[in-house]
Amino acid sequence: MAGNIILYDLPSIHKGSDKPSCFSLNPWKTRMVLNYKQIPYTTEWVEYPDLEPKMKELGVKANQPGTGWTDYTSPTIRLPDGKVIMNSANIAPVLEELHPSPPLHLDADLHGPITEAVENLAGVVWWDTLADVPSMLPPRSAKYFEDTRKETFGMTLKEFAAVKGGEQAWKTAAEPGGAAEKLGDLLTKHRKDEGPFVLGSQPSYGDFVAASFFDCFERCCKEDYEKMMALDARFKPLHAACRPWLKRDD
Ligand SMILES: N[C@@H](CCC(=O)N[C@@H](CS)C(=O)NCC(=O)O)C(=O)O
Repeated sequence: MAGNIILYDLPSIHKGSDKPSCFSLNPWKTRMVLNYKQIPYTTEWVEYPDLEPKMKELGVKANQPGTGWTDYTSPTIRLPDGKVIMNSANIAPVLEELHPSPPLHLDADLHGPITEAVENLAGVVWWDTLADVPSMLPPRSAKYFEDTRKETFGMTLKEFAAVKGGEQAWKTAAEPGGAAEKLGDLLTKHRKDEGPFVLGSQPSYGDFVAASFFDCFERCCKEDYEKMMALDARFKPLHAACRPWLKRDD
């Protein structure tokens, strides 16, 4: 196949830089696979309000209900043969088939439970951090993000964070048997040898699901990232071990 894969990702612009970089949890999962397998790819930045028209132009079918935040989402990739695939869960097996080495160990089937554990934890502690997201988006994306979330939550992101976030959320996540411990357990209890990855010494897609979440927090709000790392001692070593595949962010 000639040409590069195109990754359609959401841009963030960090203070002091005019260069877009990625930040968002789900696109990171696909980007990590591309980085890990060293597959040549080009990023095409698509701002939030442009996602739907761009995906329609590419001929993508809308997400099945419940599989994306909206009908048309990032990540989406375009393969060199012109095939377009949306949704990180659909993209991973296709990339694995086209580029089997190094492997994602999708058959270990831990990425589903890890996704669920990540979403449970995010459901508790994501709200303060979410309110910081517009400050790192380009202006049109920031406005879209504020407006659409206001419509969903019935209040502004800051108001929503005041209701759902704060120290109580972190305390709830840290409770014994709570969302943080459940994720931490999953990150270690299936190891075949000493680690640092979910399956032991071999990286797998489950690692990328967790590391995408940690990295998204780190990029959105350093203070909240440190709070997240303090929730469970098993989080930071996994994030650190995945950093080689989190370097390329554009
Ligand atoms: N399950 C989907 C979820 C994709 C998703 O919801 N992506 C978000 C970014 S993390 C998005 O594109 N949101 C568009 C919007 O909020 O309008 C996947 O893993 O690809």
